Amino acid sequence: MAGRRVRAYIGLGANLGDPAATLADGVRALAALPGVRVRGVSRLYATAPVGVIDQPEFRNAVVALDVPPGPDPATAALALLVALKGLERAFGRRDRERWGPRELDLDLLLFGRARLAVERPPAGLSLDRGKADALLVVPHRDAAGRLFVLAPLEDLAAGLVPPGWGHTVAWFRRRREAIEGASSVRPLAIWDAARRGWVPIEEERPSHLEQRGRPGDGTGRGP
Ligand code: A4P
Ligand code: MG
Repeated sequence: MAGRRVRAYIGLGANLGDPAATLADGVRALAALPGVRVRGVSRLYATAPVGVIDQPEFRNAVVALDVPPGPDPATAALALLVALKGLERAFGRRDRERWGPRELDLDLLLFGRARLAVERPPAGLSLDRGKADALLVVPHRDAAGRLFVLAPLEDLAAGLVPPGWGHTVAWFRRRREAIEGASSVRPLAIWDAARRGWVPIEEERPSHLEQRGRPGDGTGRGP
């Protein structure tokens, strides 16, 4: 049907070079993919490394995209995965250890209501040097168990119940936060759609009030 689109969510992660700048470039690169429209960008988070923990802090975000539905969900999702892999390579990502440092990691978290498990083609035909068992699993198999995915995803889709999860994104985020601790993810910036870049989140106000003086604090500079 003309005009029909699928809502896909992409997880972005980086911890080498200038990760915030890389993620901003990543959002702009996603927006430039043919047939793709960016529908939302989460806050930018600083996140403690998961898996291999002896590596630099990550920056993570999630982007909501509307993409063409293709002839069927598997074909359309694979086309998007191929595009994501192409972008990872364009950003200089090399094959490294699993869960290790990376310039830019792009994971396909959700693809509409689709539940997909696409096997990897035989050796020699692979899109990528295979580290995972399957070429594509959607929803992403680790998304529900990772606060660095759930926190930014909640910014965009708190009430969404992804296929097979049985609870909302917000429910899973709360559950993971109780396990990992709230301090393992820290929002740093919001996406400015007009400027197409991150804007740092303002610090809390008390220091600002301190400088200007408060009523009755003896400085005589209070409002
Ligand atoms: N693959 C299957 N399903 C998918 C999917 N839904 N999206 C296959 C993307 N890829 C999918 O992925 C390996 C293979 O998975 C691909 O060839 C694809 O066909 P990869 O991204 O090339 O390799 P990887 O990233 O090294 O492995 P993996 O398992 O994807 O690692 P993750 O899950 O990306 O974890 N800590 C913090 N705080 N923040 C992070 O972003 N990231 C990782 C990497 C570890 N710790 C982290 C972070
Ligand atoms: Mg990955």
